[in-house]
Parts: sequence; C-alpha cells; structure tokens
Amino acid sequence: MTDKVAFTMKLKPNVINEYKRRHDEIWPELVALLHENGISDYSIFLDEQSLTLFAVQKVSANTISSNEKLRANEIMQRWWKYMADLMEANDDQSPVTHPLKLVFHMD
Ligand code: RM4
Repeated sequence: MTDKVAFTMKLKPNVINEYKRRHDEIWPELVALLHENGISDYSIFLDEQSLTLFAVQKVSANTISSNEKLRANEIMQRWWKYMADLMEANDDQSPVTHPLKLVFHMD
C-alpha cells in the first residue's frame, strides 16, 4: 500500500539556483536510501515569492515506521548537514518541516 504525503520546508534567500543544482546532483546513495525506506515519486516545488518548498512523495506502509531509522541514517544526516546552509534547519541540521493536510485528490 502506498500513500502520498506532503510537507513544507523553507529556503533561505538568494540560494534557489544552488538548491536546485545540489538536487540535480543528488547523491545516488541518498536516492537508494529513500527508496529503501519506501519513499518514491518525490517532488519538491518552490514558491519563489515566499521561499516555501512544497515536498510531495509517495510513501509505503513501512515508511512511517522506518522514519526514525531514516532520520538516524548517516547518509541522511550527511545530506542534511550539506543542505543546512540553504534551508531553515533544526538544531540537528534536519530541515524544519510542516506537514500538509490532504484536502483534494483526483486520479
Ligand atoms: C531536501 C531536504 C529533504 C530531503 C530532500 C532529498 O532539500 O533535505 O529532507 O529528503 O532534499
């Protein structure tokens, strides 16, 4: 069973191009890790006016349970450290995220 989740993150000013460049060159080991944790069909959109990032991803049943495992993974933490200079981040350098509520879906 897969479901979709969406959440927001926040970009710092004047780093749009660098944020996109780093994602254009996303680490293959991070992609593999996300897939291993049931995450796929993952897009991030940007509202250039508010610098709000909107992430949408498909998640499998085990994603929710493995979320803590993913957050503790060395590759994930290395990526968050790499990205922390571009984003609003928590003390552990993970991005500040706000979950979004699904209010409409059409196949
Ligand atoms: C984002 C942020 C997310 C990560 C994606 C790949 O900038 O770091 O946590 O899942 O990149």
